[in-house]
Amino acid sequence: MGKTILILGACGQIGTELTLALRQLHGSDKVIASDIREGGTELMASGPFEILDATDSNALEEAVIHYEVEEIYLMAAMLSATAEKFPDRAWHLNMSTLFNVLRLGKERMINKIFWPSSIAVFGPNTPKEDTPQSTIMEPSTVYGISKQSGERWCAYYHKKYGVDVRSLRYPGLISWKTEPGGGTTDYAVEIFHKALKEGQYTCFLTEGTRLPMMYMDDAIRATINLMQAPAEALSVRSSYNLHAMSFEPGQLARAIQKHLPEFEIRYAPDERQAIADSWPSSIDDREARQDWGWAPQFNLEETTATMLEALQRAGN
Ligand code: VAH
Repeated sequence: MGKTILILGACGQIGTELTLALRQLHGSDKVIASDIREGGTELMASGPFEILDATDSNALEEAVIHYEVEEIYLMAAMLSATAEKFPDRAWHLNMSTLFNVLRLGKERMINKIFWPSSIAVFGPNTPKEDTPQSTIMEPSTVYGISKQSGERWCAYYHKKYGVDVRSLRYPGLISWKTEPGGGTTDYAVEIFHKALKEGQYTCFLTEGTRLPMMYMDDAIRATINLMQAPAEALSVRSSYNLHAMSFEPGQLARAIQKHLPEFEIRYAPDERQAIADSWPSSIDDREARQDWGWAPQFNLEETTATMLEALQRAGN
């Protein structure tokens, strides 16, 4: 089979689209998708799949040897809102999987790792606008603490053991191929499904909650560009800031109403409002732009049009 790529958490929101994109780039048989349960029809039909629990170090090592894996994308994680309900399970999942994969890098069983971080690493006293790469980081969520700790471990394994691990601080991601996965930014996905199916949506954040967001195609392209960049070009080995756009639920609703004039939105903030309030409103990603040429392609209007067209085409 020759050297392959292993995706852990391939059935999640990012994992699904990352798997399909990597298969297009490298060939289906070169990309092994894995998760604790099977994924959607398109993903399962697109190439080799394995049920694999990334917290199980032995099972992971067996898969790496069996498939001659040389790169791992670790996309398995418990996201912000769900992690607040199950803090112990979230910490175990998010950290044990990272340690399992970093060990394989340290032992040179694999030679490149991607691990996702998030704007959740920032906290209430982080500068909210144009948040810099290096700044105050006191995350107030279990998910954010796990991502901040994970970033430090990635930088440590790179410096101490020469592990080529690369990471991005994803903003809220918007996509149509998979259901949202327990995050605080899920409203920006749910709203499209509800607008088409019911003509209305009750948003769990307030109208003016401005957050950094990105269309999934941009996030996938950033991930692949980072992984293809020459190692010597990378000045950041914790996790790169990454920015495309910022918007509020009210702005997103108005963008949708340009296509669906009858669409109505209501606001009923819940426990996720406190999480969103602890995060930045916009991100300074100059290091990503300078080191490996990052540039977003989707703004709010393009994202809205693309989401509605894709969901209508998919029969939603
Ligand atoms: C979440 N979608 O809401 C994730 C993301 C920046 C937010 O990390 O938890």
